[in-house]
Amino acid sequence: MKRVWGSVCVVLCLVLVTAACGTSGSAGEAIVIKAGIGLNEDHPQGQALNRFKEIVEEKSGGRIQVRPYFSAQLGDDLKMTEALQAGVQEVTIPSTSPLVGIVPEFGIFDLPFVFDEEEEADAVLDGALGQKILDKLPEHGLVGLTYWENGYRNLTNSRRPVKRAEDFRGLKIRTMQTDVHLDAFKALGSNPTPMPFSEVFTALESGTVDGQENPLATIVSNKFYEVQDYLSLTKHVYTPFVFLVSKSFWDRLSPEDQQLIREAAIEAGKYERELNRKVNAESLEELKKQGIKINEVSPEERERMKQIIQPVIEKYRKKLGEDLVSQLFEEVEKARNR
Ligand code: TF8
Repeated sequence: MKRVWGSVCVVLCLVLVTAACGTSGSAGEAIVIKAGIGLNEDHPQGQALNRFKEIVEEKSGGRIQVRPYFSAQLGDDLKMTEALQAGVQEVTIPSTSPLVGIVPEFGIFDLPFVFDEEEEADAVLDGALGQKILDKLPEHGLVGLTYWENGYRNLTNSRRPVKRAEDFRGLKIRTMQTDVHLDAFKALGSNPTPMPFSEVFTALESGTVDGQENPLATIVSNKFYEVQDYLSLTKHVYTPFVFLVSKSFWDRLSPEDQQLIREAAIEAGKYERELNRKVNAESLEELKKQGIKINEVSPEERERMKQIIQPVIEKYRKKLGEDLVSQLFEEVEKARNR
């Protein structure tokens, strides 16, 4: 009898301990997602992060809570990604560019002048190639759910309007931390300086660099027009955002909750792309009002810039893999002819 009671006690204790520790999926206990981004809440990405929060909290009946952090409060893109790997933050949505140190294949999206239309980028990112690269994330402690849009990048600087390829010469330009951009800006004769986004405003203000390049929505949201005189519509590269989740967190979720979060990321992403395109179009008016001098770049000059950068594309065709780069151009071609 004693022995039976002993076993019952052991079993009871085990039940109690398990209940107390719980897993993040156990009933009654809210799952909390700390989600940080580098941009401000008023940027389309910030608004879409709020949308993600709404969807997740509504669909889970409040069982899953999202705590958004904006303006690099939790650190820059790379730092937050590392926090995901370490399991101390659950979600971040960085540009793919600063992640090339983790997954070099993301470098294909840094190749300039690849996508003529946003819809081509959508097709490639949401298609086989986009997925192929997301599949490389889990071995690095990350899960990539979908791509959002940062968008076409345009150059601002404090020295002169950039209309022709030669106008890049001698400009000190802050770039993202990715080799492809370093090489491309060097090929154009400028002096690229890589640095995290959170340091850009100060670097422009103090004159450490003459210029930077980002989509119009960011130039407005981060008030770069206050410290820059010229905006040149170079549209030289399209940058995606990638929706990342910490793998150690992800693995603790039930398949149902994984599905819920994945669908919310995709739905909020559709909203983000739409809003971003609308805001980018409106930003031009806003920037004119702010008094920054804006110039177009003619298709002929863009073509010349593309030619100058061609050797960089060839270099990275080898470095990133012939197959991968060929697949990129094939998928773009397919999207173009649709
Ligand atoms: C850059 C990027 C950034 C974004 C954002 C901070 O210039 O375009 O704006 O990655 O997450 O660093």
